[in-house]
Amino acid sequence: PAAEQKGRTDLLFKLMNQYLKNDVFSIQKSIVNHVEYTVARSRFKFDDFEAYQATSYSVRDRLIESWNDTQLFFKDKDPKRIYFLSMEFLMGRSLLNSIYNLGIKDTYAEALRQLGFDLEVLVEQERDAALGNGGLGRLAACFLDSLATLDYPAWGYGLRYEYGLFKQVIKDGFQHERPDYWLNFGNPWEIERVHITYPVKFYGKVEETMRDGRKHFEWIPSEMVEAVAYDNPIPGFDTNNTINLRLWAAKPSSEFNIQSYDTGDYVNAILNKQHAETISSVLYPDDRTYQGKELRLKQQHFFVSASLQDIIRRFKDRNDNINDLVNKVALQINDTHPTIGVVELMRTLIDDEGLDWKTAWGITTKVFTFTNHSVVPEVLEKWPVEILGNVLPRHLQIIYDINFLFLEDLKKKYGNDYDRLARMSIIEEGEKKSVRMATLALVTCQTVNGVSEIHTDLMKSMLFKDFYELWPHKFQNKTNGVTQRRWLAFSNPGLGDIITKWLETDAWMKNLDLLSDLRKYVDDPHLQEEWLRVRRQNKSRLATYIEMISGVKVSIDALFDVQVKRIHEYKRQFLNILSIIHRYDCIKNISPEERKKVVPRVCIIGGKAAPGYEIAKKIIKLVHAVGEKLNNDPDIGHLLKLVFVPDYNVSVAELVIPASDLSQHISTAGNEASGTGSMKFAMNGCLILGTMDGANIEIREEIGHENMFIFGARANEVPKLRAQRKEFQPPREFRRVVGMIRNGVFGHQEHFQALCDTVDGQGEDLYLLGNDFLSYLEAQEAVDKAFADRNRWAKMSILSTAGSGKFSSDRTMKEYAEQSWDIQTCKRPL
Ligand code: GL7
Repeated sequence: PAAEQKGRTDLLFKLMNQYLKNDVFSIQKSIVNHVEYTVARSRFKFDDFEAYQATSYSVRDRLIESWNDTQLFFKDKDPKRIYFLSMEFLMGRSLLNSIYNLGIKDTYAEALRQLGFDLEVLVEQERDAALGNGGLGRLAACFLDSLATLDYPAWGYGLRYEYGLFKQVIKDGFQHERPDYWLNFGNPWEIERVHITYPVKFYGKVEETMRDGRKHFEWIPSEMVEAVAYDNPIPGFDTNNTINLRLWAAKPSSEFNIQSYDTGDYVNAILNKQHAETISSVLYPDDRTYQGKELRLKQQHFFVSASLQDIIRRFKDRNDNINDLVNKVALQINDTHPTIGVVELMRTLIDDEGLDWKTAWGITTKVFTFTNHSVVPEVLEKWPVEILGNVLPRHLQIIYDINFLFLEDLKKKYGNDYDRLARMSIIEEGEKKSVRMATLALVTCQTVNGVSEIHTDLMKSMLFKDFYELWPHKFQNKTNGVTQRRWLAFSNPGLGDIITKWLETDAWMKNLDLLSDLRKYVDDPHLQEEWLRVRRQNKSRLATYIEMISGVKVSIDALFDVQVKRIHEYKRQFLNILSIIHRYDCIKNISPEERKKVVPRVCIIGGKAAPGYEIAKKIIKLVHAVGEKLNNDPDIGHLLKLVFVPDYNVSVAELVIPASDLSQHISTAGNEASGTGSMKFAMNGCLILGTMDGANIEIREEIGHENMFIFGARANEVPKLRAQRKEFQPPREFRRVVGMIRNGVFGHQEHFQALCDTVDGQGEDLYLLGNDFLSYLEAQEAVDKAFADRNRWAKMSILSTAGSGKFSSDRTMKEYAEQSWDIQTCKRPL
């Protein structure tokens, strides 16, 4: 047997060194093999989609090698790991990103070319993985890219929704939602782990017994669902590390409720079990609002419970003492959505591991950290006690206990200041008692952070003021960032090449601060020429796309003015439309001579409205109505166009952002926690028209106020302006354009009255469109003036890119690693 064993080991070693090769022929061989054996098509006849599938599987093979070795390496070193828990990961497409990150893009392109395929065409075959709503979900995706690239021992955990964010279809200018069944044609980027499953419990009752002289609580659930792991390898750039995003799908539990089969109703017993799968079936499409639906709570508990079981299992593989958890595990809660996990960990430590409350509390409060992503209190999640107690009865008990002890402590400090106690309580009293999830997170997490400086300041001074006074040391700022790999290097390779050429290095792809060296050459006419040339090429690509989707022909000499993001009143797409109407009105009323001086613009608006958000849907309709009018007005011609880009998603963003001259981030100050789109645009040399809100403020600091167009009320003025609304008389220009809509200049009057009501007449104009209108128009004029001067614009554009080094998610991740998670890098050698 010893000899046999040695023979086997030798063989395995020999086999282990048979890694896939990355020369053109080896890649072709692996693609064609996948055509034949995975896709099951003939290698002599396969189409673009099949070629995409086979190519993806061949890339996946390479990812798996790197990922297996990374996981083995992590296992061996057993460092403290960071587990990033998020309900949303807005990944977009994977093919191009993977081969770029693995450093094999050119070889793949050549391999495919020789086989008669165009990589660029194949890339377009991939469906976006849209498991997120917008900024919050995309941020999580950027973070994973940075964590992998920086060699942190990290895992992402989330839900494998069968339906991602709905597809937006426009009919007669109205948004319709279509299900995004993105898994329809299979998903080559995931690996199903049939053996990695955990039971997740729901409902039922709690029984109290005595165990070892101590009270013991036993949760007897009445529903059990199985969580099955799906792994998604996330390769880092220019490193051998590939980390994991583990997403959970719900499957009926095989063990539970066996007796129901014995009642004779075999078929119904099975049908009832199928309900389990609904837990992971659909992503809730509302961003920033919650509806308190039971299914949503079940989703939250489902994914954190499975994740925690998985994390503890992995911990126990290498550690005997549960107290060491704090040295091996950091758990990041992305917004309040995974907060129930805090309670689930307490429950596990006490009920399953047998720890006493104090020890369990000591561990729990050290491992969790929390990021808040919103500015206004209304959007903070609250769960009605009734729902929570029904779905998770043991958890509600624990929450009450946490709250009791917390309030006892508060009383020692604040005595009978009952107002304060009521404000700070985890339980909100009132008609409908509810659990404040953000408060629960604040009480239990080691640190809490905001996502831009102004947001963190607002958290301290308004949103969580009481808690800041109590625990100032818990509060941190982590300004958001985006990955420059996907958002600059890969989606704008032309500009990337120029940057590399002038900096004489491509090291900016891992150290974005290097971009500041571009400042040295900003006046060089060669750089300016090259810069503008690439930007024109990008615009031409977008112009073709616009014509394809809307039939509208646009001139690439015009200024491309873009606002793409979710549709929200606070983001003020309506303000943008009003200024477009104003521009239209002005052009109509000037002489042909004066028209020659007008700077031509193509206004592009895109974004989805939450399905139940009526006003947002009217805004979309208005864009279409106004576009219809002015795109067909012969007086206007190429001077002004307005197009709506439907179904805005990650892939559309990759096309639009590199082609934009100007981008708008014009939320009412004090409303946008950070914004990350702005960072992508700035990096790509697009100028920003914005308010002093969210990350705009820091972008302005970095890029220079002279290279941005800033307008509008400041956050500290907003409350006062709101209070004075009753006496406020909007300017004449504002009344005129709103009047044009009301009077039917753009048709469809009946749809727009309610929208106009939000900003004039009886309306409150909560978002101060009327207040900011004139200063917005002034900023728009400054934009025209700058654009008319080609050199000046080129310079501003280069300086935008040069100033965006701070906004890499690499920087953000390093800050979290050092200041919140206390983790070290763990780099796999080749
Ligand atoms: C958001 C914020 O609104 C946005 O400003 C921020 O950039 C993003 C990431 O931190 O988080 N909060 C939120 O609920 N959504 C966001 O995009 C949906």
